[in-house]
Amino acid sequence: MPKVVVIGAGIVGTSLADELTVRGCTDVTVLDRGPLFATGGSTSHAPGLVFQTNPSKTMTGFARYTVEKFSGLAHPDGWAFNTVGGLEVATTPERWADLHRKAGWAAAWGIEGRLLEPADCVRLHPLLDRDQILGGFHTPADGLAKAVRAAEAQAGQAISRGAQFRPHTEVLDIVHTGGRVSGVRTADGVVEADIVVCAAGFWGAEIAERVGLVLPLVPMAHQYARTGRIEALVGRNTQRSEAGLPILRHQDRDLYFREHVDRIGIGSYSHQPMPVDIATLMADSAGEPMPSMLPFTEDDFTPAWRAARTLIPALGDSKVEEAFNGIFSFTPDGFSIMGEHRDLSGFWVAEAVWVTHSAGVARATAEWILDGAPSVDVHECDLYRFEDVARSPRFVMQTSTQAFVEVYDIVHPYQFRTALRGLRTSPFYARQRELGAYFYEGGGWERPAWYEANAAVAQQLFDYGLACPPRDEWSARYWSPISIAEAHLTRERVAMYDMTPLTRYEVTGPDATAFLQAMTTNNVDKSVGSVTYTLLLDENGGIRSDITVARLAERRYQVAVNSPLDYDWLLRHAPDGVTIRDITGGTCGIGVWGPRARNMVQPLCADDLSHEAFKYFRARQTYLGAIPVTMLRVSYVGELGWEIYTSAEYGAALWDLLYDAGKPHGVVAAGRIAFNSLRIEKGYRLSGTDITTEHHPAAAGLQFAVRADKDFIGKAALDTAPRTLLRSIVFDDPAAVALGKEAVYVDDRCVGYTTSAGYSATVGRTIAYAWLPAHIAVGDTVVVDYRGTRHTAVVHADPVVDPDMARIRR
Ligand code: FAD
Ligand code: THG
Repeated sequence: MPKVVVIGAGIVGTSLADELTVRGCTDVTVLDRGPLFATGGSTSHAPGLVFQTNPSKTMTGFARYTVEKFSGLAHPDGWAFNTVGGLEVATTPERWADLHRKAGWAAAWGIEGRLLEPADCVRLHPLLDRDQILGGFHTPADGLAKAVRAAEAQAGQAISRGAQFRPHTEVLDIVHTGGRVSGVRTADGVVEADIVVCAAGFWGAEIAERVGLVLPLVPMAHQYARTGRIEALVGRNTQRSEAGLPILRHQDRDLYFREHVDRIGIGSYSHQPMPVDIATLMADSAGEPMPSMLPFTEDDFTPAWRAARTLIPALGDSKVEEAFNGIFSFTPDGFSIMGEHRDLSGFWVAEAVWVTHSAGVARATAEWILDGAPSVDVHECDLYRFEDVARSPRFVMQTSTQAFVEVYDIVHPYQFRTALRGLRTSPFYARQRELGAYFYEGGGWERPAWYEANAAVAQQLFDYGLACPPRDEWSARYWSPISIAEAHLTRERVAMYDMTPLTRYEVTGPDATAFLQAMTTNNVDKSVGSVTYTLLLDENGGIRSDITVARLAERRYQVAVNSPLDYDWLLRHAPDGVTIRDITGGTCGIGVWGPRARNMVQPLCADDLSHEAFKYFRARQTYLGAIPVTMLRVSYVGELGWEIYTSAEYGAALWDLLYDAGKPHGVVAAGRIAFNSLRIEKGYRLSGTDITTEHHPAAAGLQFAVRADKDFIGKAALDTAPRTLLRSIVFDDPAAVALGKEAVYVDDRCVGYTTSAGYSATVGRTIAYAWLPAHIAVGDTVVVDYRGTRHTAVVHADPVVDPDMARIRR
């Protein structure tokens, strides 16, 4: 077992010490610059509201474990968790609709919850003004964590197994040799360690920076105030219980509330973001007992106080008696930051973690350190999820302050940030703008969602009978009916898709083949010109990613992946004889797909592009006109055609060449919405959304990409008798929509959840993927809850469209 040093005895560091020691890793030393256990960090004064429900299954799971664990902790002073329940109220129709969406997440991720009429909300929380609210969402298992007690209780458990805690011990530096940590330096000397975990809260970015790691987090101040005594609360609670009413969220005004015996605590995000400069703070707070508490800025609280008194008239003319601006970490996407430094083994981080998620993050981190992989999917929190651009100080500050502003906002799944756009554009960007592209953003890239230039042809198609069912206002946002026409024209004629943002690596070297064979589930050691669809699994057999591997030369592969996490994974395992180069930005690509694709492209190429001469899942390097290209006969949309790549400087010329060649064939440029709907029809999965490390290939319907006759990471752990399966479901009502993450019911019992969904122009229905119990069979009917509206859908054998591959193999 390794010798571990944890930096920070806040809720994360203490919980981690507990999780490590309970797994037999008992040589754990936790160092904190402050006293124990009110260290002066964020944990010391967190009011401890735990609302478990989150759009992310992973974050909800982290919270659920925190509640479960804290409920069982013993502390001499009393409870560590008080299950008062949670209540979120709606004061606007938009919020009321959105609470229905939230109720869906709760059901899908296994949190008990109920939508309530105003009268029932007031029955639960009599201080509410009934006239202010349209309804509420009640989650009885939510409640209050007493964070310092929970920290102390977990530390106590760790100490009983051998862990040590040292207060007033600041870590000044990380000590390392030969790419491995060997300890930490303190004023009293070096504390040796094989593993150092940075759980230093908002100080963590400073510590990580010393070992060359960028942690994209911003310490931000947030206001918390306690009123004086409230008459209506007198006699309701004891000093010991502190609270009996549910914790309360008033998200329309960026507020939350809890009781403190006969007072009310009010947290507010309804002020300007207040990023804290850490260097200044550290200088100013040297010797302060509570460096994470800043003086209250009363003016910032004025609108919050007014809104609080409107919702809770009982506040009357009471006053704010104690208040402060407290500091904690915000990240660009609201997720925590977990994982091991790639270039300094043994240096781990568990950062930007709320009390709510602390035990879950700690458990996953302990598993990751000791077992090589966590048992739950943590890709959303992975330290290496960020693109290069997303680690720039400018980006981190901009997006983290935006995350603060949006913390309680209703955020649509296709709502992308407006600031810092246009950072990554393909060489086709000017053409796309001329064609009226509406852009989504992904990984910093501008990605056309649909093209207004196709409006006229779309209208013609609708006039001639192509179905275009009406949409509700929510699902019609950031969407256009033009996308239906673009999908239809891909199946009927031919379309061009910008594939540039598909991340591509060149893998070369004498050991490239052996390396890729060891990393992937399928056989990639095939002839030059082969393309292979294959999976990257973790040590537990879970799917990290699905990728394609094109063998362009004996020792040169083009590998197309899903996210920066794939780069990280490959780099960590690459031996000296292998070079991995990200070629995405230096190259560009166009997918030309549709029944007329061959007629369109053949005249540009001297090579024979017939089915016999250039087979499905083959690659070739050739020329279109004078432009050197790499063509892959692969189609994520499931049509005849090719991905055509060239280096970036030829991009604009390639677009023009293809677009002109396509005109006689009725080519259109088509966007992400059509792309997504076509790949769902065709049964192709989206890694990170439909499939994660929590799923094995057999469950995901991807066993065909796993070869029994070779060795690869994860093979020994493969589960071939899954209890849940990824299924395609087709909605009955042509006007029914889904956007993903909806709860799925059978006989009024939630049995699973959707992952991604899209309206299929081909079948005239929305199709979704759903994780469902294996006993639910093809042909069975399920019920999907879309923001409170129930739609029936039928489990369909996948793929729904072209299961015989007749459209592709011809
Ligand atoms: P911390 O508690 O800050 O612990 C980090 C520790 O590292 C500190 O003790 C620090 O002294 C130590 N340290 C730092 N640098 C060094 C060093 N160089 N050497 C040694 N030790 C070091 N979360 C919720 O879930 N629900 C809430 O209702 C809630 N409300 C909040 C309200 C306010 C006003 C604030 C400020 C935060 C709130 N939070 C809430 C957030 C929550 O408090 C934090 O996210 C959480 O406590 C962070 O825990 P931590 O262990 O990561 O950090
Ligand atoms: N194109 C390329 N690489 C990629 C993607 C892509 N890598 C990442 C991601 N997308 C991978 N996803 C898929 C999913 C399905 C297919 C290709 C990439 C696919 N599957 C065939 C099937 O299931 O019928 C595989 C057939 C076979 O194995 O022979 O085409 O879009 N370059």
